[in-house]
Amino acid sequence: MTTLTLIGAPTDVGASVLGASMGPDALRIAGIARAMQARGFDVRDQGNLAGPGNPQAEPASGFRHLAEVAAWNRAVYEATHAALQAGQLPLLMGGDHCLAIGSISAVAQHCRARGRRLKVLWFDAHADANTPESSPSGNLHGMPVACLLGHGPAQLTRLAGPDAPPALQSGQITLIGVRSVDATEKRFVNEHGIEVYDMRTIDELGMRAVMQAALADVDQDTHLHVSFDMDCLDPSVAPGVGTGVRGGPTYRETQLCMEMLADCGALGSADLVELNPALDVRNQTAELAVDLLESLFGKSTLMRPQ
Ligand code: HAR
Ligand code: MN
Ligand code: MN
Ligand code: MN
Repeated sequence: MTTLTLIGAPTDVGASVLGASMGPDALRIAGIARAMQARGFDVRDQGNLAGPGNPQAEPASGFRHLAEVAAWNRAVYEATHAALQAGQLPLLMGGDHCLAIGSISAVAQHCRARGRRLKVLWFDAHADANTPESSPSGNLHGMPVACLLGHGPAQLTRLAGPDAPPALQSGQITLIGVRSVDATEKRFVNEHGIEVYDMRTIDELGMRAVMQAALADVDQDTHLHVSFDMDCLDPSVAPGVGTGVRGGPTYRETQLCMEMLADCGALGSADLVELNPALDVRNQTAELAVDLLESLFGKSTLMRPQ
């Protein structure tokens, strides 16, 4: 039986809006542990990691809260790496999306040491590909993709050690659901040749074809990491997020994504981030997140031929 480790990271130090710090408890209240047990996992809720509070400071040299973001990511890195080394499947409960720097750096280090191929699917309304030079806000939840590709401050790009290479090469990450991209991010994404399925592509091709394309290079030897920003969904179905953008995938389209991810059989780790209970309505976005995670971990309506 696989052990699924829940790692809570209750912070919003990387975000523009306060409240994502309550995400882990909202997921617990929505029954995440029970739901994952019902999927056949031995579930271990590690509780919440500890880290600095949110100083609500102005940007300094292009960043807001760099020291705090680095401290949280260090803690996430260590917890994720320990879970992987113990043969467990880590599920990071955020917290804002800056935390994916820590989780994915740990997954990358783990895969590198074992010669395993890593592929990351990044579900988001945003490209999260700003650098400190380009960021309009200084908010680090807008920069994790760039940091993972080696563009950012050393505290965040070298979590695996001073001589470690960037966590990812650009061919290892695919962005899905994107519809809010800064001009500077467009340039970054183009220059690095990052695969992006934006909302227009999803409209034109349909979610099934997009997911088939995104998963085309994923096989049984691949470690698949899903980094799921709740603002990927349309805000009409997921109101509990800090930076919602209209025009996202529907409930059904997102369920299809999750079911196709489950079918591929390669999932090795995941992040569920940017859930903001302070902006939610009766915890419905947390309940939606648990519902989607059930599908991600293999719940299906009928028995399906493999
Ligand atoms: N691109 C904008 C910035 O860098 C907004 C980023 C908002 N990011 C998230 N994460 N909510 O996906 O400030
Ligand atoms: Mn994001
Ligand atoms: Mn986002
Ligand atoms: Mn580069």
